[in-house]
Amino acid sequence: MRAWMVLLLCLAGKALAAPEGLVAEVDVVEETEQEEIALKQESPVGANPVQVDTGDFEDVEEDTTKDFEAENPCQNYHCKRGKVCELDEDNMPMCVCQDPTSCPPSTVTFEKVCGTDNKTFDSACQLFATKCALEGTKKGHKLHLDYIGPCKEIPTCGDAELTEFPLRMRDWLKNVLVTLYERDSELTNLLTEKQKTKVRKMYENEKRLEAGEHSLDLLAHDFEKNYNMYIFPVHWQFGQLDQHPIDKFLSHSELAPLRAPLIPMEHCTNRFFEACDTDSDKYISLNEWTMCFGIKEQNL
Ligand SMILES: *[C@@H]1O[C@H](CO)[C@@H](O)[C@H](O)[C@H]1NC(C)=O
Ligand SMILES: [Ca+2]
Ligand SMILES: [Ca+2]
Repeated sequence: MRAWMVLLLCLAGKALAAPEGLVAEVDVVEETEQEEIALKQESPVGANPVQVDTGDFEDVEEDTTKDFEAENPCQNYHCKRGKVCELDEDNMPMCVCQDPTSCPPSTVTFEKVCGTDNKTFDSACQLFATKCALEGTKKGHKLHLDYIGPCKEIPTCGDAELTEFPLRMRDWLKNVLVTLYERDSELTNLLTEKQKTKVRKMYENEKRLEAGEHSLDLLAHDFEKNYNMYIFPVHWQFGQLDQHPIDKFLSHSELAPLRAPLIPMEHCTNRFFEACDTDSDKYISLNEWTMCFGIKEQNL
């Protein structure tokens, strides 16, 4: 559980320091067409404080906004991941598949990514360039980024472990919020005033369980005793992810910023989120999300 905390805080720090963080590109798995249309219409959101900038998870088509003052027509021409801008014979910018060998080599292990084909790619850039080269093929269609880090054996998640997962995740979400609150200053507005007021109450509560390793019994007991402290963190995380579009439903791609870094550390991640989708419509509604975490309040 410590690993979660470290990773997420590390990402939070990165999002602040450099919006184009390392773990920025996670592909969309099984995007529905409707969703893709919705994504195209959405403008990218700002940096997500806890995960990474969710805008980077979008599978948007190249947009054609150009800066006419730019000398090079490609300079401000945006291509989707896996593609780069080149000029055609009329000197017009166009997006072409990136040569995988032009991707900068990874310098640290967690720049590597595991594809849904269970093959390790040196970087997300490599994966998307490879996917682009396979465009139009079934293999290309099926290739997505599964999780951050090299492919590894992910143990199957047992029933008992599955029930432990929300206990630890709830506690962790609460700690993430408290940590963001502690770090918040005039300069880094990670939380809105309204959110700060809610977290302040948790922060000032002496009965709050401090961050650290706790037994499952203690976590379960604390949830019962201090239930109210867990409501907001669960809602807050949902709101962080529900951005494309904001509709109280999480698509696979909206969930990706949380899922992709978590899978290699927490082998119950996939099973947990699959189980959350109780009506199996491939979306996690706010109702399903809160139920998953044992929260009864649907409205905040
Ligand atoms: C995926 O690849 C890893 C590393 O090569 C291997 O250990 C693991 O068993 C593979 N998983 C599956 C489901 O094939
Ligand atoms: Ca949504
Ligand atoms: Ca659902």
